[in-house]
Amino acid sequence: MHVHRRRGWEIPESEATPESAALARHGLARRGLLGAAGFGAIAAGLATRPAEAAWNLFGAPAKLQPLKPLTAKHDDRYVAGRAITPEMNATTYNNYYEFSDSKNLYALAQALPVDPWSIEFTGMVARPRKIAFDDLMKQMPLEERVTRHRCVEAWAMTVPWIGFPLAALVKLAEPLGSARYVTFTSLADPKQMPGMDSPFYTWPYLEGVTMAEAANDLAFISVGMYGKTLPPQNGAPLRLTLPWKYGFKHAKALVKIGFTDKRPRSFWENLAPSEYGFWANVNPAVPHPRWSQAQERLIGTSEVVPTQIWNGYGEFVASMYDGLKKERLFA
Ligand SMILES: Nc1nc2c(c(=O)[nH]1)N[C@H]1C(S)=C(S)[C@@H](COP(=O)(O)O)O[C@H]1N2
Ligand SMILES: [Mo]
Repeated sequence: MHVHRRRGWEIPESEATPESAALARHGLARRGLLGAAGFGAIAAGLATRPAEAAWNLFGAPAKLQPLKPLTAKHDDRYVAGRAITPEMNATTYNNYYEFSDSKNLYALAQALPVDPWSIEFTGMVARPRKIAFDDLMKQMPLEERVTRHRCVEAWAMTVPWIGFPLAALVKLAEPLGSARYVTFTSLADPKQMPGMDSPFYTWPYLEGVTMAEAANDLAFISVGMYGKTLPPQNGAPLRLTLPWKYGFKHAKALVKIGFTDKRPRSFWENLAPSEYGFWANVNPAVPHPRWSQAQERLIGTSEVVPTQIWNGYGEFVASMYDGLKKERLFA
């Protein structure tokens, strides 16, 4: 991730997909669109792929799923301090392994049915139940927040999200007092998600946070972006957004919110425990085993900027970790 060769017509994907490169190190063969040779080249950071290649791989771009306008009062407690990433970039440069381990998966994701949708509250809750997404939307306090998104692959975006505090969802779920963690499970439907036929992943995509983290006001559930409902490639109809943590924590297309007293083992932790842990808080001083985290590329621009500890949100979140210095907080 330290290679910054890029020209205007190239998509930043040309610089590798390091999360999936963990597989190469595990000696696992890879099939799929690129084939093993293409993957090797990309993992080595050698491949350059013009934007048009995405169209060639998938044919003509799919008809985009229609999105509904969605607006909410702007919350100005969280100042992005950066230009908003152009919508085109934020909605065509994605990580969503259920569809593909290429960043150019937006066309593949268009067919995903996201309406109607329901979410299950499971585990240590007063009443395990299912709630329709539409009913949830009637009860949640919507707001717009512009926050920075930092992927562990050292790229970043600034996105105007629409959604509600995770705390509001937790309250609705009525967790028991004995619950210590909240888990987030993504949809796993191989009929809709072509990336799932890849043999080495342990689906469904799962993530988790502590109850204290879930209660922090910065923890957010996004249901929209750029004044509209979420596009499928960004996690429609609802996804987690934790701006102080690396992006892999932000599970998409949530179907289950669980409560447990045992620390959950997440999708990436299962795959490469030496690289991806539970806490995954952003810290420029703690390199990933295979690359530096000191800087980040701002998608949609040619800028590379220094990374900030807690992704710059320390005043809101750092105190939660005061008693946890022995934990591996930054991986
Ligand atoms: N279900 C699911 N959620 C996921 C992922 C994924 O592959 N599957 N990728 C994660 C990673 S690594 C990142 S950086 C963000 C990317 O979100 P974006 O595509 O909306 O920018 O989604 C996260 N959520
Ligand atoms: Mo990521």
